Amino acid sequence: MKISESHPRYESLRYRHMLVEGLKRGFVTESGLIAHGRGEAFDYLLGENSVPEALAAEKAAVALMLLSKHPVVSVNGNTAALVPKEIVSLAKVTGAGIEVNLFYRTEKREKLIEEILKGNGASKVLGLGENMKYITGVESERARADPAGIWAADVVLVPLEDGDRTESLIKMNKCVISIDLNPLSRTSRYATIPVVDNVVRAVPNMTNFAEEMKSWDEKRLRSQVGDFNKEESLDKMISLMRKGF
Ligand code: PTJ
Repeated sequence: MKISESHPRYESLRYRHMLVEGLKRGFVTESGLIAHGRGEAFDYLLGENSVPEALAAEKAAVALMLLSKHPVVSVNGNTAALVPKEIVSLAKVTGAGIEVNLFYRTEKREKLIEEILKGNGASKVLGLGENMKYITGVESERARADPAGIWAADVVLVPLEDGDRTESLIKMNKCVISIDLNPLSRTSRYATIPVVDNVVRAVPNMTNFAEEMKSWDEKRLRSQVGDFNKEESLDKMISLMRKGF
């Protein structure tokens, strides 16, 4: 179906369409569509903008990734549908690995997402096949972790995550950066740096910040991370949503 660019909700309809196409191709799940609807509702309350508090979290998150020895970006069905090219660019500029990690895992979905990421320039995609470690405390297929990827990572970026794995990754002494429009979710609450923004804006914003910040010295990057206060940031996001934009 062709969506007219003059439609006042063109962008929103285009992203829905990308997810529906992903569902038809078999790499997005039905639940992914429901999850997106929930995200849209929160995004509406933010005026569908990256508000200053979200940009500050994104900047701190990038600083943490640039300081990291082994950062990894986790990719699920919705992320592969909405920002495949953008996620590869972010991984490249921050030196992060890319790992497929699915809640509703099937080999078919895994392979399709690998194809999409490679088609968008990823040279290596982790998290495929059976040679995986399993994270304690996570009952779903999300427990899978590539020994060369998330298992060994010090910083993990998790867009559209569920809370269990974030909690377990933190228990494993890893830093977790979440991208989740719901500031009340367990993921946002547990993450080291919760980014409350739409993944379609957050990932390109983070890439732009990384381009600028990759020349910064360690001290400057550390102070960017140190200046970020998670509780304050989440409180601000919640009050913004309450008051309206
Ligand atoms: O591809 P799979 O099998 O790994 O499954 C992916 C889904 C998204 C179905 C799975 O991770 C899931 O069920 O997620 P939840 O628990 O519904 O959480 C998704 C969170 O992401 C919710 O808090 C939504 O508000 C939020 N969200 C949805 N769309 C976006 C978003 N956050 C940022 N950007 C979005 N576009």
